[in-house]
Amino acid sequence: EGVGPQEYTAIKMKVLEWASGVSDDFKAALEGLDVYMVAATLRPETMYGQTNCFVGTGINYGIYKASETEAYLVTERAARNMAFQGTFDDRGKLHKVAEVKGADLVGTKVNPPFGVIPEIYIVPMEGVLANKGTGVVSCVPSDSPDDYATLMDLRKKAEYYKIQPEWVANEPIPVLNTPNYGDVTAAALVAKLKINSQKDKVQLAEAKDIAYKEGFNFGTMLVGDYKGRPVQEAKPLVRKQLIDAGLAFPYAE
Ligand code: A2H
Repeated sequence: EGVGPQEYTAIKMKVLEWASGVSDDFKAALEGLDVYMVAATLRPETMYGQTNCFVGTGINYGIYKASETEAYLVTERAARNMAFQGTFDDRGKLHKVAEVKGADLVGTKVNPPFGVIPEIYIVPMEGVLANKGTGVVSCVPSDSPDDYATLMDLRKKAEYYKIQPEWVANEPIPVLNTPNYGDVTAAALVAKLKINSQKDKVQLAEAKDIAYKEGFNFGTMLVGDYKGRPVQEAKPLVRKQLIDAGLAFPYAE
């Protein structure tokens, strides 16, 4: 990976309803706490277009107290980093209240900060890495080719992935325009590079690179308070809005 630390924006998605896979003991352990699934992103300006949230089905997650009233669902590795970065009230310490497997989270309903769609479902993604970010990945199919390709797979093989078809959005939500690829950059690139599935890793790496550079260098916002402004300007401003609203916090690793 790269040199030096990566600065992410950690996005807090409030859990609205747990999937049927979680146990009663699990829910009892969380009584009185607002639980947030926390996703690490490099593209905070795209959060308007969240349609789902990804977990790895084989990844183990913990729920860690952030304050008397809030708890965050992330990998233990991420929680440790957060503890040392001063994210939790009890600085430097971990207070784990429960554990859960990614597979049992599939179907959980959360509220994505700044999302045009207010309630979205947790679904599986094959490439989620346990040792990057929080192990929770926000799904923005308009601007992330990986996310777009994963949703194509989920729609085609709902049963195989153990999801309900209605949990997956049918269309991306346009967030920003790029002169070369239009209002849904990821979809245009997936078509152009003939990507069929989340397993097409070589083409996806290329698509991801192009989407990131085109969006950052030439993109114009289509939604939000910075509509009409260049992505380059909007990116830090949307990040600050999310953080000031208590819906996100800085996370580095
Ligand atoms: B990005 P880098 Cl719209 N496993 O957020 C796999 N992927 C992960 C992850 C994990 N454990 N944790 C974070 N990520 C994803 C939005 C987005 C992202 C858009 C476009 C591109 C993009 C919505 N998904 O990433 O390896 C997250 O997806 C491509 C640059 O640290 C995070 O930002 O460079 C990105 O990978 C971090 O990737």
